[in-house]
Amino acid sequence: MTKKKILITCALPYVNNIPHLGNIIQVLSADVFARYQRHTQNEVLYVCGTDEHGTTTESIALKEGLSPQEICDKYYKKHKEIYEWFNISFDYFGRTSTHYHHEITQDLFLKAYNNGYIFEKDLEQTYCPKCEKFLADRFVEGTCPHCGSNNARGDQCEDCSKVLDAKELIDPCCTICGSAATIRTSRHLFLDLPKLSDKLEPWITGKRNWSANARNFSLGWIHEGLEPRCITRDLQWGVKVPLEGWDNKVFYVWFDACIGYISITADYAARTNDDWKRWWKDPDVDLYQFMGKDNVPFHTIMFPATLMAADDGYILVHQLSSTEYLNYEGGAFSKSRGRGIFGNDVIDTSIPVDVWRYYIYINRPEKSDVDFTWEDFQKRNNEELVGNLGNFIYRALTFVNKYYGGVVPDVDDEERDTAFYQEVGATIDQMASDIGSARLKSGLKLLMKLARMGNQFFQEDEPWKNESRRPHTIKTALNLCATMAIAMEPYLPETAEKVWNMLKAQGDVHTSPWDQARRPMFSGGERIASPVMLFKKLEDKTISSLKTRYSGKKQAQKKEESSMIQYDDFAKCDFRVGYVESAERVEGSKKLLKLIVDIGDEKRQLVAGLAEFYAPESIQGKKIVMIANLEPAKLFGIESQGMLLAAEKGDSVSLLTVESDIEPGAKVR
Ligand code: B3M
Ligand code: ZN
Repeated sequence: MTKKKILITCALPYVNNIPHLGNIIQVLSADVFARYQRHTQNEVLYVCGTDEHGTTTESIALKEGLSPQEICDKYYKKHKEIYEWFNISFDYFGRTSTHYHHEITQDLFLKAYNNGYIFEKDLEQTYCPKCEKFLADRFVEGTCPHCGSNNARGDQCEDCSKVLDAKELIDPCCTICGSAATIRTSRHLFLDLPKLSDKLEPWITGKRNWSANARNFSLGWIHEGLEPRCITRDLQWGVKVPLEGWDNKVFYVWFDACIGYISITADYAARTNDDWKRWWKDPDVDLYQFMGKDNVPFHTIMFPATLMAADDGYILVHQLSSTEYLNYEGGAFSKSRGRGIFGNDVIDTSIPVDVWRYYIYINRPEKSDVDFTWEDFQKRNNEELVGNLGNFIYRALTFVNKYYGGVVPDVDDEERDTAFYQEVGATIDQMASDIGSARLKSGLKLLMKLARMGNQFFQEDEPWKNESRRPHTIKTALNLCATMAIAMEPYLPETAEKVWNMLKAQGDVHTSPWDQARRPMFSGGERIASPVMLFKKLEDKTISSLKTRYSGKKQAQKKEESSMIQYDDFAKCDFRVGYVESAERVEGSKKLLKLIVDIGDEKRQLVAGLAEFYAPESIQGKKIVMIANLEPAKLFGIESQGMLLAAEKGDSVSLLTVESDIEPGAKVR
């Protein structure tokens, strides 16, 4: 086999949050692939990093009282720690706020600009008059013009996944303050996607190795006709536009984000005395990209279009693997509500990393959304990892220790063993082809099939009583353990290392050639160690307490408690008895009455929604209770200088009145 260069990326996580289990799927997916490739002796480079630009970074910085750069530094560290815990084998985990990133983004832009693929245009843009700012895509919501769903954001519809321009939204509103958004003009730069569609279409058509939905979706967008895409934003934090007169704008985060793959490679290359162009400008490099489904259009259209427009010898994605979503116990993950399990929570559970890795891979949402449930998590651990995989390896090692003092029996293979090795070899080949084509879930199922085959082999041979088969059974089983150590390494690297050490195998399990997994490792006479348990059962009570801890209910309860007010808060309210001197309807309003109320030392004008319940004359002369120190508000253009109290039941309303001869102005407590 000829040696290839395999460049691997996964979507760059937004820096400004803690990734949850669903987000972690992408780094994990690319990790299996990268680890597998390292066993094939291909030259591998796996890069990732944080996506640091965009409005969210700016607004979180404001909220936390830090600069955007400080926010990025803080969260970059958290991301890095989480991925390290998950044993993600990045060659480099970088970030997009480096000077490499700014330079390469500007260079690509200028090339595309000089090649005539960028134009300027005034843009009608969503603007919130109340917040007095242009609204970034994620701060606008509305109705999708394509499918009518109410779940459309400024850049994409959650339901039909179509890429949108915020101003296309029907009834847009500002998500910061909730008011209706308007449209304002601002000058922007556009990537001329229509002009590139003749290049994009044949390229995508030829990508038969992409997942069917990624390819079909992308072709669908092209056939519907691509629109020019705005690539600038009215922001400070981001990559500056390298043209005169554009000081107040930066590039749209999705324009620079994908360029991050290149700049992170450049950053890494600079640290290792390598040349990044060796990876990005050599047509013999195969680029594999892993991402969630909502990221697909940016990787199949936007990013390739940018590179095509720059026409500077960059390679384009070879294989693209996208997943659907992982949900949490029937709903969405929510950090603010404490619902779902996030990277830091995973670490806190002290459940070993490979259990988490296994769970994610075996449930990888390849064809449809998948729901994380604690029951399923427990079941997979107890039945599959403990009951199948762990059990087989433990058994094989226990037997060699028990019957042969830990020395592999030196016997020739019988026909049954040879046949078994053949079946194992075929399964290993199938696994290689699955992982190599990014069918990661089915690759893992084959690993579990090997464990089942091993258990069954043992069961049928009955080495505890069949003395003539015993040495053969045990030797063959141990060879399967060695095979499995290599085969499991991409998925369960920590466990693979444990097995490798127990077998006292030579070399490094992380880099042993995949082919070695096809050949029996032990010929007889080798000494191995005594076994340790690889996995532990998860008990019901552990699972149920984890389920409660991450259900979001505690947080809801806390919120409820915090809606209690202190006595001091209550004491701030100035309740008074008021005498209604006059009452009249507010012209043009069905609901409002205007009252003049005497509160002793002054008279107040109140506007109250009582017209449907009280005739004006029936209120006149009543002593009511009102709050006198409420900030005045205008209702129907008339100032209301306080608010009266009334009881509500269903559709009816009853005024709170005071009956005795208490004077107007008396305090109510
Ligand atoms: N940060 C979106 C996401 O995490 C975005 C991906 C960028 S890939 C270059 O879903
Ligand atoms: Zn607003």
